[in-house]
Amino acid sequence: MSKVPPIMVTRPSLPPLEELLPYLEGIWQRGVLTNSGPLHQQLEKALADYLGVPFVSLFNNGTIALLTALKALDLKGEVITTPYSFVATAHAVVWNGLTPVFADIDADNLNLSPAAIEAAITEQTCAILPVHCYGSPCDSAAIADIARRHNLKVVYDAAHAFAVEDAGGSILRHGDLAVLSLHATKVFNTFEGGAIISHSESMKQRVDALRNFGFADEVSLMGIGGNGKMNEFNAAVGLAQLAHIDEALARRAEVAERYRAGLAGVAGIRLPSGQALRHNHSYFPILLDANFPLGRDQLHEQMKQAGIFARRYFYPLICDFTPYKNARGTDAVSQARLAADQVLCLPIYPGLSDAEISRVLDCITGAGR
Ligand code: T4K
Repeated sequence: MSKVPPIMVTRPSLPPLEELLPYLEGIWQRGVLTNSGPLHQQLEKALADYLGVPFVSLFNNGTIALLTALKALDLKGEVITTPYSFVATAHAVVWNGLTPVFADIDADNLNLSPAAIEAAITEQTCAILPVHCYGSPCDSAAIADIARRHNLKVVYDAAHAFAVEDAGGSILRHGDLAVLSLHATKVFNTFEGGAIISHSESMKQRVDALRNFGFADEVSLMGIGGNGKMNEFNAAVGLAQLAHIDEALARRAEVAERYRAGLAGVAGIRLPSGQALRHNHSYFPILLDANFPLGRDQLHEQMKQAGIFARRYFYPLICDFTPYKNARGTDAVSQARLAADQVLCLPIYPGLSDAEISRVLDCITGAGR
């Protein structure tokens, strides 16, 4: 095993501690720790401004936000989703008493294929749950067209898509609702956290009520809610982080550019296509085919031996985990299966040094020699 420090797939960005302390002093003075406190409200507004979206509802994590988004739309039946994602995507469907149906992905951008969505629609279909995988935008125009023609709701799992923009602005504007993760491993983190982006004040009110046990006011419930509230500590972290997000995104772009240059022309390596106008470089996936001298798992292992902890996001496919093996669609996801067998996500985060990037590149380009 190598003696040099390990390189993990990601390292969280943290604001300078002295910038967090004034927020914490305020919390200690006020004694307001949670339940829509002032920092929580401030962060919701600051994020709406930064992201260019009308309504943000903060949550304690992305999974609870996803559960609540599906709940808010009062769905019944089948939800078409991608098997090429983190398990939380499908878990949110099942926790709502809905039935996940898996459709295949597009080989180029690794997001749900509109044609595969359309082919999976039945009388029971009530919604589509696409993922902007690695922050690469889905074909939202095609998905909106399918949803309109079949009268379906669309909830975007935008866990990876903080600050990503297409020609029309933030991609969080697509769908009935979009859900962010603000987890430690994401480009913008509040340690743990999540958010729902709504497009109307009435929908934000509904989401906010469901986040708070379903209370419409002190004496009435609008439904069966949960507890998804973000507390003041996490909101303080978010406010301090936001002051540094642009420099973090800029360094991620530099890292991605160095990887792209270093891997250009290496036989057997393909980069998925991403059509974003502004990308966040939240992940750096590479796909290895038979022309690469090692198999994906061999390279993964060889990198580990060199102290480089790339990750196989997303292997196994969600539909290959036991609870999902009998779901409809699992036999029609050949592109997702191929990607899951070929993908390796390289380390990418703002603190990754040029020397570390070279270590990663040398390990890949020297593989098999
Ligand atoms: N939808 C999608 C498409 C998602 O990808 C996710 C989460 C969700 C929904 C749900 O959102 P949340 O409920 O999580 O907000 C990670 C994350 O836990 C998870 O948030 C993420 N997606 C998923 C893709 O990856 P692991 O098990 O791979 O994380 P872990 O602990 O191995 O961390 C990876 C590396 O990051 C470590 O090797 C070192 C570094 N790290 C991690 C943490 C937590 C740190 O340096 N410090 C830390 O505090 O799941």
